[in-house]
Amino acid sequence: MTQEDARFPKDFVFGAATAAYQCEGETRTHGKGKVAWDDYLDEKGLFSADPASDFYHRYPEDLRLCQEYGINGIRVSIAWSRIFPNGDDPVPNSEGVAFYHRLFAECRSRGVEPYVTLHHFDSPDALYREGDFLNQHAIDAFERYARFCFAEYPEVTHWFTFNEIWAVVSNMYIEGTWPRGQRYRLDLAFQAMHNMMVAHARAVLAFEELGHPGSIGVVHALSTKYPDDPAAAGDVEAARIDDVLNNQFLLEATFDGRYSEETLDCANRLAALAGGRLEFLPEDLEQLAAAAPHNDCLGINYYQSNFLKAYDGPNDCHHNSTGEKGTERHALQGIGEYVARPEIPRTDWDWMIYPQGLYDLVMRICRQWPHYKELYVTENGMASKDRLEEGAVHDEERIHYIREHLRWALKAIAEGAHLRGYFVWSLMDVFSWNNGYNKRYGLFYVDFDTQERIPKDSARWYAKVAQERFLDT
Ligand code: BGP
Repeated sequence: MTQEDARFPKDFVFGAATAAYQCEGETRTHGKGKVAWDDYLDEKGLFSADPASDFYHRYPEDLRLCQEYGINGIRVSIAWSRIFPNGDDPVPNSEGVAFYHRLFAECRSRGVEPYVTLHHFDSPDALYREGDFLNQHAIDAFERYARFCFAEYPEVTHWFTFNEIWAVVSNMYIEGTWPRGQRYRLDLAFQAMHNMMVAHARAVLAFEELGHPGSIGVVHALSTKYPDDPAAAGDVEAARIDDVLNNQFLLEATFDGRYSEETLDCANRLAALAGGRLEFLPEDLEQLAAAAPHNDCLGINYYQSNFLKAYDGPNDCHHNSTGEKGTERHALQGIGEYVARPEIPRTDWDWMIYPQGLYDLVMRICRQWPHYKELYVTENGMASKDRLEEGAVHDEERIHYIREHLRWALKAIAEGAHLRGYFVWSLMDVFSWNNGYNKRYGLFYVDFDTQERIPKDSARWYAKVAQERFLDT
């Protein structure tokens, strides 16, 4: 890489990401309604999302740290049930509404641009109980909530509708690792993905119709899929099908506003294998098509890639939620199985560390949808069991992880990709959905007893990159 190629564009956003449920705390107070996670975590009794990183009270300190460390963009999400406690109440919760005004004002005063997501895994419990996005009511309620937020918060100019529709459906309907999770229901997974994309489209159309300034898009969790053996037809087919499920289905709905024949064939076949069928209403497809050209930006959350082998056996998934390496298993009937590669390192949670996958993914999007001009890496980061030693956290591995992903991002930019920014997951240590607090990603270490923030080595390193707009080698 030449000196010039190691330089970031002058308006590149050096961001960090958070999500309401994972950092705010005050999950059932100040008028906030319940989300499905509340009861689920209570029942499990393993960990609570209260007070998590206490962002509800400590956001001024976190934004001060952003400013101090050159982080000029922050991803935050609005907790839907802080605004509408049951998802669709006649009157919003004024305390919740006011909280986000204070938060956005603090962002402005610190020169940190807020990138705001409307739904980050936290559907209000009342809607969840009705079937979440498998029920039309959630779609209608989401549009209403989105319209409310657009009108209420003109100070926000970067909006994302959903965070990781794929993660929602894979955890709820395939792996069964989230509240009231079901397993191996690919029919429900595709149906919910479609319905959430319809809700997204309706929010995009509302944004457009109301003439709000700024940009709107969606954040997708994307992973590049490779055949384990590129010469084996079965492995190639497994990678193709898994790509449709994880990436192509959602990307087509977003960019094209329709599904290709290949995608529909695959979705219908997998739904039938799971014993169900998909229903796409004509008006849904009209809304997808109408909204597609009005997507201004795309957020890409990239953590890992997958190598696949052909697989004939029964469904067999096991999620590593303990950090005990080698315990993850993912094999789906009709698709394939994920395999480890000895030459590719993995985190303690078995997430494959493959920075080139980010480049391959971004370039694939640029090739398939060349008109798309505003891409962000909205999440990327590495979990580890960080330890505070004599007031410091030496997280060399995380620095290496971020550096290598930024290097491949720069290569994509040099080759014409319109990547406008990068957000480290996460700004500070936060609550992790299936893992609680032993899976840390933050640039800032949080002592969960005292809520003290301590900059890790990665925070100092990232600050230098942001300040110099240059990637050291
Ligand atoms: C993404 C989510 C984040 C975050 C991250 C790490 O999928 O958008 O909310 O949690 O993954 O996941 P985990 O905490 O399960 O390791």
